[in-house]
Amino acid sequence: MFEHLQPLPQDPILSMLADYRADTHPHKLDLGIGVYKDEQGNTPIMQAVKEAEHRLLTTEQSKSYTAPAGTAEYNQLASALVFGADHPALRDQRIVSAQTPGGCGALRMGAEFLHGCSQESRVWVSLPTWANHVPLLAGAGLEIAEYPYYDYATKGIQFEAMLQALEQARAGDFILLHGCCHNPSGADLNREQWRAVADLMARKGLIPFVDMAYQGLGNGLDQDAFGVRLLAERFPEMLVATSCSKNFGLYRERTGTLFIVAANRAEAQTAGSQLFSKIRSHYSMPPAHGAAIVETILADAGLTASWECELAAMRERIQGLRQQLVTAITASDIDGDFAFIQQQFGMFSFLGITPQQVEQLRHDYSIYMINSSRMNVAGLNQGSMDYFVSALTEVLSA
Ligand code: PLP
Ligand code: TYF
Repeated sequence: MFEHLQPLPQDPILSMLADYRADTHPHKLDLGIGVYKDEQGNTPIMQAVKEAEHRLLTTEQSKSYTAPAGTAEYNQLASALVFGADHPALRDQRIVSAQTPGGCGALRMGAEFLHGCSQESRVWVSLPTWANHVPLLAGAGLEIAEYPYYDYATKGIQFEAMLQALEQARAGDFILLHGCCHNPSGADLNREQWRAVADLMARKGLIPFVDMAYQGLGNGLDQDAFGVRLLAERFPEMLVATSCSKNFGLYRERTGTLFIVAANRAEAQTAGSQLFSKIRSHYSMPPAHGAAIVETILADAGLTASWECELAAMRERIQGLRQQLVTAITASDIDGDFAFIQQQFGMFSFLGITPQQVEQLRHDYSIYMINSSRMNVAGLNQGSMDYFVSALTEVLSA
């Protein structure tokens, strides 16, 4: 039977990482996959994570099963991090949450839950969006619709076109929004725009689904959650998917959370029963280790302070690299205004060069980025900045 199968393409982001690892160029530069890197090009284990693991090694008593939602302690601490400890929706017990295998698990289980709620509703995603969004959402049976978002000409958000497209959504449609640090563009809604999108969605009876995979890497933990917290106050029903991959550096431990906000406590409990049933039929329950680390950190004031401090340093390093890159490009022979890179958030920006130029950077200089020209700014460092800008100068003047 298997002889009839056709090979499928690999995830282009993950397969580029394999190409990069096999490359022997001494100055090779990985600006592809979205993982945070330090000045030495490493993706280190955060100190608070290491300390939490030490504590777990001596205190953990059992590896027995947990539950489809993970542990209550994790879910409570994760809710406070995302919504703020005294958010009215939490106080009113309108939020049910489940620890998931990464943000991907949260997105997929959210999509499974939504498909169970309504087979007619579509899910609207930004153009462009993270390449994994479509398989994660469509794989659960949801029909995908798209709204314009990033304007490649102005390097900002096509806000009017976005609103116009969302006017075409039907009541009950789901709207996927990036909570912060839009992947792949780095272009985020400002507060006024969040309010305007919220007004439109409320008027039309649309249901927000926020993906927040980078809380703390844009402007700050609370600042980055502005949109999520605003929507949770204004909407009777919404979903939020978060990830601990980037802000705790727990990538391979697969730790994330899905939150369902319902109109009241009773409906939240019923929605939870539906979600847990979906989880049971997919993977039964989430992996525990990453969540135990997050729980240990967030339950301890000292570890939380250490984690926040290291996260702030990561965020500031990315902001500093954005500034240095703009300064270096401005001082080079490259034409054009690249100041937009400084105005964007998180790890990604589109450089705005052609796929051929991206290919030339890879072929001639072993500089790797996604074909769309999405670059991971955190992949740069003091040592590679000049190499990168001179390679770019060569490629753009060819
Ligand atoms: N959402 C976005 C926009 C992402 O970029 C990512 C990946 O990094 C995720 C969700 C989920 O990541 P993970 O499943 O590794 O937590
Ligand atoms: O966009 C990125 O680079 C990150 C990492 O299948 C990632 O979100 C990429 C592909 C993938 C899982 C994670």
